[in-house]
Amino acid sequence: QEYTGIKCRVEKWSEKAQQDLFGKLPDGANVYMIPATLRPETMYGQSNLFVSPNIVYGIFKVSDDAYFFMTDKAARNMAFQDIFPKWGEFPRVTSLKGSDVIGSLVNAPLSRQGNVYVVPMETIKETKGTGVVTSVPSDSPDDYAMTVELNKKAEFYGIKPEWVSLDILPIIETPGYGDLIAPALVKRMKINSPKDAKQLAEAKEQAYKLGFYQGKMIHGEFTGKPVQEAKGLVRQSLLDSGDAIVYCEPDGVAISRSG
Ligand code: ZZB
Repeated sequence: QEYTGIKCRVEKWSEKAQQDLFGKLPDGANVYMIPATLRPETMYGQSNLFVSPNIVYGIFKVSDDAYFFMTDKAARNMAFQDIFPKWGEFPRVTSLKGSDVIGSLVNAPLSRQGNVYVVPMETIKETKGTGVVTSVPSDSPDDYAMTVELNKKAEFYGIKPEWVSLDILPIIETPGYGDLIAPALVKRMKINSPKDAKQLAEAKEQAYKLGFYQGKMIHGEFTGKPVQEAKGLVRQSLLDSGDAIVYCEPDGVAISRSG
């Protein structure tokens, strides 16, 4: 699986993270949270960053002034993909629990808001991607369902309601589903909660398929272009600007050096 890893620079840590990190990183160090996405063309619509409150994440040194926040497993994989300076090495500076970084503010490249809040998503799988997920409620049914849930039960989740906006930016138009396919599918399939796993999986498959084959960009630099075309263009532009990296997930047991 080939993902695009988006470099979301931490602009302000949550209070808990600030305390935990005190003295652990050099002055002026940039820490990037790295959501792994298959939909770089949707980055205009990022409205939050999701972490799992229960996952322990690492902060790994990738250069003198750049550090990545992600799971150990992702770091280990990246160590074999020319992302770290030394082959096979992924120096961990410290670890933080997802719950400790909730409320941090990060930069979300290409997004309308610029900076977005880190909020919890319990259904994140530790074994997939980087364990960090960027929220695009316009085009991802999971993200939309979680956004509604967080907004409704902010206090329960330990967040402020204003961290999660229900003013969702339309970025892709899909015939028959309008310009907000994820909310449309969630409504049509009567999905009530982020825990409706089976229906959400079905909605996600639909949204992937319809978006890819029939979607057309209605926001950003590639407005008017089909998603199929914009996907690669947005991705390349994020890579060129240094706002993204390529991250591949091996699906076999052995990791071999290639290319
Ligand atoms: C932004 C985005 C916008 C995504 C969209 C999807 C959609 P998949 O399809 O199962 O391979 N994701 C990434 N890592 C995780 C994780 N560890 N646990 C749970 N979800 C994760 O998963 C890839 C997609 O699932 C990624 O692409 C990410 O969300 C999320 F409009 O990034 B995506 C119809 C989907 N639309």
